Amino acid sequence: PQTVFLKDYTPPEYLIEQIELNFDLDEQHTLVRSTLSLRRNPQSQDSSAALTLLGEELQLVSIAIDGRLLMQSQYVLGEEALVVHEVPQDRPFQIVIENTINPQANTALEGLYLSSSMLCTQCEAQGFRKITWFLDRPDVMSRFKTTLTGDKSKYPVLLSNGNKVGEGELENNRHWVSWEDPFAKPCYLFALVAGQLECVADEFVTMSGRRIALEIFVEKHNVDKCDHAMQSLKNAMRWDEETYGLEYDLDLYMIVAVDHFNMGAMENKGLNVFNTKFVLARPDTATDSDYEHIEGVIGHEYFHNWSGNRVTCRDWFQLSLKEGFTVFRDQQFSGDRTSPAVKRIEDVNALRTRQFAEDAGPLAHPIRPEAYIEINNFYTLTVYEKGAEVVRMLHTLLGAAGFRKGCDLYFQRHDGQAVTCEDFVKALEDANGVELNQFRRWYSQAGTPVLTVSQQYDAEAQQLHLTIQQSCPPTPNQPVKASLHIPVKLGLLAADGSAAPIYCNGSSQAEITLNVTEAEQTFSFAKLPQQPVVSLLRGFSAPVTLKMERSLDELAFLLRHDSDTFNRWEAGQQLAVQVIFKLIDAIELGRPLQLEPVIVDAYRSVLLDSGGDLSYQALLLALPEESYLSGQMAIIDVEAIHQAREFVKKTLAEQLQAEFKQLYVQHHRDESGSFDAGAVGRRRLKNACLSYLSKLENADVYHIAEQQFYSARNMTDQLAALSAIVNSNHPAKARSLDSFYVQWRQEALVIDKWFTLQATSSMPNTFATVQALMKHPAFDMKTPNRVRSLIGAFSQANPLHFHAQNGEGYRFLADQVLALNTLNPQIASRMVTGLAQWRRYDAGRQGLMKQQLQRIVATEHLSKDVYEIASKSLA
Ligand code: DPP
Ligand code: ZN
Repeated sequence: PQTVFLKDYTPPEYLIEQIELNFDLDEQHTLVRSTLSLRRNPQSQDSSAALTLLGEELQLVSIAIDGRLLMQSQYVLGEEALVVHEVPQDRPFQIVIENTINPQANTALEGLYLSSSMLCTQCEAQGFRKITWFLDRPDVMSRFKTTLTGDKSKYPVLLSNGNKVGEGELENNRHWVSWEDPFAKPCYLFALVAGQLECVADEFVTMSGRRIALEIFVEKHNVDKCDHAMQSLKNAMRWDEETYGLEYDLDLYMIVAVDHFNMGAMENKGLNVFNTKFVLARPDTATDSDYEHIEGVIGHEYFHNWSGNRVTCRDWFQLSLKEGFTVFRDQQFSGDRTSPAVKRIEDVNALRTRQFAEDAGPLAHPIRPEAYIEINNFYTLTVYEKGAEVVRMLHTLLGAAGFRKGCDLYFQRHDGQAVTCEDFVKALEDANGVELNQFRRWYSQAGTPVLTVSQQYDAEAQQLHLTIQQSCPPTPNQPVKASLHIPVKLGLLAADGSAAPIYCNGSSQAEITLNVTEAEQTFSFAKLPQQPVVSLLRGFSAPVTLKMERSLDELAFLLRHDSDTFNRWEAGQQLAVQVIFKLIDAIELGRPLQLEPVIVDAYRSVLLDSGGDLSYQALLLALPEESYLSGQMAIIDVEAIHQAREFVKKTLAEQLQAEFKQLYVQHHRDESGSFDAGAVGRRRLKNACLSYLSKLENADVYHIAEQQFYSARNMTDQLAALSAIVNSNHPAKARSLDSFYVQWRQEALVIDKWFTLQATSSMPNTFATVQALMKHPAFDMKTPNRVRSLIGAFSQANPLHFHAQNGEGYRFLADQVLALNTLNPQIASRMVTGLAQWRRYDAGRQGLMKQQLQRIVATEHLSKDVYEIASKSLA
């Protein structure tokens, strides 16, 4: 397969000003007629008279230029392109192509496909070429007019981008609808939907007083699960006006929820298509975190209307331009809607456990990659989450007002254009009169930088000297790294826990941002009569690993007193990390395990002091995840990590039993599950306590869990109780699982949870359960959500069993990857990543994982998607 390089970018040879699309819809035989208004691009250097249009898996019916049908000698039809030998060079011309496609056979879910009985599309990144031949690249922007024709009973609802401009009836129970999108857009933002859908409607009045119709389309049985999505959409529209001054531009905003979807959702202009998972919610079917994710994703896709659609990407290497920025925007939005402290911790936790692993492995790449074989493989945690961190650092460096000024200039300067990450940084620079040359390296350098910090206190001079060294480990094709510009937020704490003033340029401040730019730098702070405790990298001000010697007591002090909510949580995490690693050492040496009293005291204080935000308190009680701990180990010892962490959890439960129980009882209510901060916090804290208590394996706790499971009136509580039951030796385990299944068999998204819960269980026999579930009638390889809920969950969220020493987990995963390879390459390649980190394990496991990767690479008819991930993992 071919590699595409950023350095080879050239402007398109032709422009397509307008496209008129006609679809005659049918499950197996859809006829597409596409009328393209083309002209040569004056900016193109190329002088050939040929036109290359991209298209895959299409059946050509006819092609005509300016009304004349082309003969076979006038074009070449290849697997991936249609080349017309000669087209007019000196004037605009028109091409009409007719082709057919088979949506039912499309299990890859790219282009036009069938989901349940509904026809829908996914065009990002390169799905449009599976609909018709086109200049399928984001820098070709066209005005779209689309007419859909279909059977009235099967497809009563016919949707596409923009505004509805006509409709009518035809013979044989057929009808048509025409749509026109006034905004030129790249074809990856095209969408159509046809099906038997119900519409939930509302309205939003914009800041300039325009009335926007809001419509959410779902299958009939889901009409009662749209309220939260609709409210989230209105919240997002208001928030973008207030925070960025950005107003919606069309008169209509539509969202369609589909069961079969590779991604979370898609920001098609005026017609978002969503995975049902990120739309549907009712208190009894969706958990609090589902509610949060829905609001976040609805916001994300809405925010794309500016950061992505009005200003789009020049080429796919610039993906982070729209994704990193939009993730940053949705993170800000969610933080403002719920709790900024909690949201920040959740985001950093996800970044550190998952993106850091990607950045440290064979698939590491900069947020603006330089090469790809299959662009779908670059919708990564790095492009999205690290990309958002890079935008966040810009926000930190420029301040909220400066950042806003820069964004205003960016949108104003580039409205209607397809641009680059460089254009974004330039706009921020120009608006603020600063230069960000060194900062730009974040776009081109991969790997997680390491900051190593040492401190020296000079009592006589009353000075503190902080020395910060930065380094960054080698990553594929980047053995040596240049120094980055890293903003490091700092606070100092006096012995009583209060803020010690930081003297800097003559004035004193409670917090400052250090600009770390060199390989080694020393920062000095004066007028400190006593040695302060340093609180560094507040708010996780940069996506780096911080190395700094800390005693357990110092961490316990910070956990109690740090005014920075992130660093307070972080102190607790690092305290637990140190304690757990001492236990891992003991396990590896065969010594008896003992829990450090300091962590018991620290947790007791947390249990006794709510401080008001119960969600935050629950986070303070959460031990670092196994995957985070793995990231800190040179050779990952899955069993020791699990055993040590379980030991801490169980011992804390034993020693703080009364406190956990008391909190549980205090916050346990039988509530229907409204999504308000108070109720969410209560549930979160109470269920954290239940999770600890369930480690006690006693009849009393079994009873509490079962009671909560059967009486719960909201999914958060029901699922938390079931999880406590499934991850223990609870006598009613099988009965509870069965009863849950029977209760929710009609709700696909709830059944996904049922699969995941079993696939991620740490109890023995989980692998056998997973194999049995593969044969369960509700399992389906063609439904991405279901595949992720079982195969994805087992291989990516159950380290203990997936990494079984005999290699059964690896063999199983490779079997599934090969089965998925032909059905759905995008999903297949996502599953391969479970094997990518093979170098991090002991020799035995390395060999077994490698063997499966080699088996995958050696398979015939491997998709580009799977080939790229598997071969790069081995490299
Ligand atoms: N739909 C995906 C997202 O919004 C790709 N654009 O991130
Ligand atoms: Zn996005």
